[in-house]
Amino acid sequence: MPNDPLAIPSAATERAAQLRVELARHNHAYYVLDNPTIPDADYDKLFRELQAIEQDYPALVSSDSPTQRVGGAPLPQFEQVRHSVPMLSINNGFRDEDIVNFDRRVREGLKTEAGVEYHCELKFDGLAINLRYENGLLVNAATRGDGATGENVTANIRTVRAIPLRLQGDKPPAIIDIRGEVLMFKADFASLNARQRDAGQREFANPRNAAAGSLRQLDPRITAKRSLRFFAYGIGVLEGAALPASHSALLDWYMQMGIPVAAERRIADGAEGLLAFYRDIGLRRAQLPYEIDGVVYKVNAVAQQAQLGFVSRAPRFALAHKFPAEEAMTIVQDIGLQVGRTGAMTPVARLAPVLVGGVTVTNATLHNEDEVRRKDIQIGDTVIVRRAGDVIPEVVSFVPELRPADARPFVMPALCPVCASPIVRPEEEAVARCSGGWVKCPAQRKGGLLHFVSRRAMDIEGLGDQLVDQMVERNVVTTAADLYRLGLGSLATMERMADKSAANVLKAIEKSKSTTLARFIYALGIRHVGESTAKELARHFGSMDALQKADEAQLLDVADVGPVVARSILQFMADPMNVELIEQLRANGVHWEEGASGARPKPLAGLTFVLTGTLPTLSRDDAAEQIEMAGGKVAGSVSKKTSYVVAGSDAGSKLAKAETLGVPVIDEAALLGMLPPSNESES
Ligand code: 5U1
Repeated sequence: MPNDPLAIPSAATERAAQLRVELARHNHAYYVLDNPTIPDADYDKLFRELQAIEQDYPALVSSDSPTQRVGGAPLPQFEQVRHSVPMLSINNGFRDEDIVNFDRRVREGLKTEAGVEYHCELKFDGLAINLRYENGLLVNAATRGDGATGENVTANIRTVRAIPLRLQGDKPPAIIDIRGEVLMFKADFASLNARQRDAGQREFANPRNAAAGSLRQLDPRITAKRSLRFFAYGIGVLEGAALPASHSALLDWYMQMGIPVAAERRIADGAEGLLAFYRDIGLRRAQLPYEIDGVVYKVNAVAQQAQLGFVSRAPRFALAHKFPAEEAMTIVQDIGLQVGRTGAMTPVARLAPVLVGGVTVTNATLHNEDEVRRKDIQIGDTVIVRRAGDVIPEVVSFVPELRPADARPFVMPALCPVCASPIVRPEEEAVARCSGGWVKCPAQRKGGLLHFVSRRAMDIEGLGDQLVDQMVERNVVTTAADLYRLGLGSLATMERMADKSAANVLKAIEKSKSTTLARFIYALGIRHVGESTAKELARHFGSMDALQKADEAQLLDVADVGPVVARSILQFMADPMNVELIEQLRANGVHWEEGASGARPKPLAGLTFVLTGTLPTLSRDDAAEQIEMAGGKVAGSVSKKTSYVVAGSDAGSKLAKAETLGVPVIDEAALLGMLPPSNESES
């Protein structure tokens, strides 16, 4: 195709412009209004159409085209950027009286007895960022750094779809610095970690680390693959436009310009109003799709903000009201080793018991040998321990001033503490492993069995840690296939196992025989094959025989499978003991429906469901699995795009939102009625 701009047909120019406007409108609906207007597949189609036009006529490509978000070549390092207006920090309060005192200081500063109008918003657990737009075009993005100088992360920020490359509106300011937080939503964090796990790469400890790690990447193509979000809450330089008179009006203006602002914000009066917001958000914190570590109160009127001024590096007009700390200090009494199901050696700090966010913690993961060294954690150290949500507690850092003279560094032993097989660490891997395999190492046998019976694998209820420990110790069970040969006699001899419980365990084992191919593949515990890869493999091959016979090229055809995963599957399938295990499991009655998933009826294809409340018979996971197997999608939040909300008892805000948006609400019985009959035997 000709490159000469004169040779570009006007139809192509017009269509490209039209597509850019349309794509920007859909992005705005999705990220700013939280109200998607078209399915992802339709968005992708428009996007590909624009890409094709730009490929044919490269002169049509503009820097604000959505196609330019893929990320350019890696940078050698980040440049330093001096902030024109420093990025200040914010003072923190923790107790109710800190908030009462803040309100009193504000009224004293403003010399008023009257109630002050505040703007209440969220304190996002992400990474502060400054976005500079010149005449509406994004020209620079920088991290906060030390407040005066940050790092230039423009190339990475350009890949973040939530951040517009061009502001909406006819009269953008000549220069505006929009400030806010880059963060990762909880659901995106969970999928990223699932992908990291499947690829044998290190998982991120929490969404904040994942957001920071994704943004501070020298290779923007990696950032482009991570789902980052942005919420604005402040301003730096402004030229060529009048500053709105209040903070709430500033955020409204941002939304008009296409900049995302979190919906959870409110005007409040006096300390009582602030505390009511804090309590309300505290109750709903777990349901928010992103993590926050508190709320923020700001004097709303800009004139009053200016009147109040600053103390050192924080403004007097704002206060962050933090939720109780989920970090605490304690002493490392020892560093032990936990042997995983694949033999991975995880150093674990044995701690003097400490309360973290209301839970007593005695063990915290140190992840791997390199991490212990990098953080320089030694036995005897005083350390900071962190608990975030459901994540295993971790040691964040040690306190150098409190290191005792007799502190001892951790040394990885030469032999496995459980089976005495040599510990090996291939050069290219971060993890040291016991070389005994499950045949020699009881810890690996236990880990493998616990994985096999886990909820997302074969889902055998009642086979917990202690029972599996005993069965392995007493050699009652060696492989997963042995579970299906257990009788009441051998089970009832286990400690703390009444006849009734033993019968229940046998019933659960019997029930697990009817499973799905995806669950079975996942349950085998093949290294690097997590739940999502197992689902892809099942969908692609449709039968266990086809998977067992697949060569490298066929495996690489599967979405999610790269060379490391393919090699791991080939190694697993080439081991005669694994072949025997699969045969025995099938001989003992484990079965699933075979045939390529494409052959199964997909009555829910194209439909998106949201589950809320407690359903009468199905767990949320079971309901989601059945919907997915019937071709439907399950989303976490209700939007106009939602086809049905499935509501059980105690349904909350999702049900209310469905009613507001006019989304049909159905019960479990109606959902079951929409599923093909074959799914019922697979639950
Ligand atoms: N929502 C919000 N978060 N946050 C963080 N507003 C806000 N403002 C901040 C910070 C550090 O600082 C300004 C008050 C300077």
